[in-house]
Amino acid sequence: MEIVFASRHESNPREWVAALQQALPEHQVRLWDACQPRGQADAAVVWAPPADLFAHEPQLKHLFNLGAGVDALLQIPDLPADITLVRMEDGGMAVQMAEYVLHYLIRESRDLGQYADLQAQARWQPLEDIDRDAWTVGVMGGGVMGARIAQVCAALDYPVAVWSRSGRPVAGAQSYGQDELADFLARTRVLVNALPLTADTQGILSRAVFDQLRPDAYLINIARGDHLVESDLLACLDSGRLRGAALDVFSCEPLPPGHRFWSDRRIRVTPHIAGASLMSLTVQQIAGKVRAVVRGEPITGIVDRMRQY
Ligand code: NDP
Ligand code: OXD
Repeated sequence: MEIVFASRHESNPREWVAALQQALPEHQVRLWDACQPRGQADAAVVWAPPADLFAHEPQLKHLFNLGAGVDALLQIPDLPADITLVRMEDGGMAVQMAEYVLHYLIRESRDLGQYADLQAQARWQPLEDIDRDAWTVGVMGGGVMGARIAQVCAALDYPVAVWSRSGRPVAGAQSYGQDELADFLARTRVLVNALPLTADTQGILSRAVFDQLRPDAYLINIARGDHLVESDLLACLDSGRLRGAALDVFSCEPLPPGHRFWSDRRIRVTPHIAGASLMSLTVQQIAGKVRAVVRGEPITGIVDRMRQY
C-alpha cells in the first residue's frame, strides 16, 4: 500500500511519518506534499486534511482519522462517497478524558475551589461533608469515551447515569436510551458531554436541557463546541441555574481573544486538550487496521456516514 500522512494541525508531521513507516515496513509511507502530489496513494492518515488532498489523490480507498470525532471530515465538500472513513478508537484518549472529568467533578463536589479562596484569605474553615448521592454524574454518550468516564466516576462511588442512542448497558452506570433523556437529566448534577457532533446533537447543550438538571448543576463539555449554545450557558450561569462549567472545546478554536468565556470566573477554559491521541498507540492501531485491510479482514471503527459517527 502507499500511505500518505496529511494533517494541517500536527506540529511534527515527519515524526508521524517515521513512526508509521517503522510500524509498516512492508508499505510505503510518505508526507503528502501539495506541490508534488503523486496521485497513487491507497490510504491517508489525516487530521484536518488539506482541501485539495482528494482531488490530487483519486485512488484513496481508506482514510484513517487521527481523532475520534469525524464531524470536520464529514463536512469536507470534496470528500468522495466511496472512501472508507476509519476513526480512532481510544488511542490513549479515553483515560485522559476520564481524568479531565474527574478533576472538575472532585473540584466541585469537594469544594476545592472554595478552599483555594479561603486559603487566599488565610481562613481555616471546614465546609460541609460531601453527600455523594447529591452528585450524580450524567454522561451523554456511552461510546469509547463516555463508557470510560462513567467507569472511572463509578469507581469513586459517584452515582453515574449514561444516555445514548441505543441505551446499551455501561458497567457501573444506569443506562438511558434516546427517548429517556428527561429521566436522565432529572437525576444529573454534573452533566458531561461525550457525544459525537451530528445533525441530531448540534446545539443539544441548551437552556431546555439545563433547565431539566438538578439544582446547582455543573457542565463539562469535552466533545465539540457546536454542541453548546453559548448564550444559553451564560444565561443559565447568570440566573444561577448552573453553578459553573468546564469547557475544552469551542465553536471557534482557538477561542478568540476577548471572548467572554476567558474572563468569566464561573467557567474553566482549556484549549481542546481533554484527550490527545498518543502517537505510539495511534500508530499501533492504524498499522493493525492497515494489515487487516490488506488481508481482507474486517476492521472496527468504520464510520457510518448515515449516522455521522
Ligand atoms: P463513540 O462513537 O464511541 O460513541 C458515541 C456515543 O454517542 C455512543 O454511545 C452513541 O450511542 C452516542 N450517540 C450518538 N448520537 C447520539 C444521539 N443522537 N443521541 C444519544 N446518543 C448518541 O465516540 P467516542 O466516545 O470515541 O467519542 C465521542 C466524541 O468525543 C467524539 O466524537 C469527539 O467529538 C469527542 N472527543 C473529544 C476529545 C477532546 O480532546 N476534547 C478527544 C476525543 C473525543 P450508541 O452507543 O447507541 O451508538
Ligand atoms: C478527537 C479530538 O475527536 O481530539 O479525537 O477532539
